Amino acid sequence: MHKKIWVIAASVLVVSACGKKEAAAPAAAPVPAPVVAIAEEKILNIYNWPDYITQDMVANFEKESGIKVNYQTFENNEALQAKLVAGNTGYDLVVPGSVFAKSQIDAGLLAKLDKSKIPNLSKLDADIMAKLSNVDAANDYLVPWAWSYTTVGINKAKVAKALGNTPLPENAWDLVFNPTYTAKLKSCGIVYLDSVTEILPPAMHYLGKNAYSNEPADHKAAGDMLAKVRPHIRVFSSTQIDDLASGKVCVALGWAGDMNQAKARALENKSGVEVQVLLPKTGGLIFFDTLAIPKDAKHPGNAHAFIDYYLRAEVSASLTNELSYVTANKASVALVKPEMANDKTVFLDADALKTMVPPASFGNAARESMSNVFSAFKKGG
Ligand code: N2P
Repeated sequence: MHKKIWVIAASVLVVSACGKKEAAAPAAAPVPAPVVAIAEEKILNIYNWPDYITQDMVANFEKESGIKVNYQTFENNEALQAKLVAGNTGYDLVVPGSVFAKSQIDAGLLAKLDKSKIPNLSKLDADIMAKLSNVDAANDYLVPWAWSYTTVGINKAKVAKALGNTPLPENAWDLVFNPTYTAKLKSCGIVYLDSVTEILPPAMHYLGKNAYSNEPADHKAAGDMLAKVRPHIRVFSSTQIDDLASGKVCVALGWAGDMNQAKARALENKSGVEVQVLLPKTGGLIFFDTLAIPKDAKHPGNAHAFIDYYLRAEVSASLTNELSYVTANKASVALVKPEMANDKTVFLDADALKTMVPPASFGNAARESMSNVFSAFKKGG
């Protein structure tokens, strides 16, 4: 049982009789300090991405702790950012991408963790924590949730049919950014993630620019390129699993973890759809999502309890085993199923890792410039 009492108000009334010799009143019995202690309600409000937690994870935590979890989802970093900036989110635990987390820490939107309440922090991979210190210098605010990469996924049969005599390109990014390919794939459906900070970075990377460029000229170049494929994009969505698994779309610019979930779902449903996660020759874009407690969270004690629970080896391993996302929990590696551990689209090998673009952050001005480009692109359909 996690029994956490958070003292939210404490006042001590000290009646002092110093200096008043004449007031020789009989010694009063010591008055205990009236500490007003309010137990944290047994509630935890979590705000996470869709398809990013297992059923059991929440159910087991609730059972064990007696804490009721309210779980809501957001589809992109922009949505979470807007809530945090507006304040009073009502959330106790949120999952920002590292690309946004730095500015959230700098803006004072997140609470410092009480590491003494998270003994399982010791299970985290020290190398990953060192990398995360680019965003969170002393690892004071963020606990890794999971990572994967943005890439291209396909419905093998539909893409082969739509491309006809044209073979798959050497660089998988061509399937979503090169009009020669997108024009052919339009008929079976191309889906893009619905977020500026998910689309402009791979577009800039495809153009040979810094994926995390803050330069408006680079954003514009990406916009010009994207305008050419706009008529070929069927839908913008950050919940692509069913679309891919059911065969509603044939190509996705999305997250490898979700594509692998689509692959598994299609197999489960025996739909005959074969989803393939591609590793672009020039590399995908690694992303890294983190657990954080909003500054004004009402149930920080419960949030700490959940973080510590999540960092148990078996709990972290279940996220990988069921959802194809890799965690930073070193202790969980031994519990990952061999078919997952051997899947090179889940656990990237050294060669693939070399090609991958590591995450970075954007400045506020860049975000605005990019978001203008992205809205113009979307409208341009
Ligand atoms: C959603 C996974 C979110 C990853 N299934 C993107 N940060």
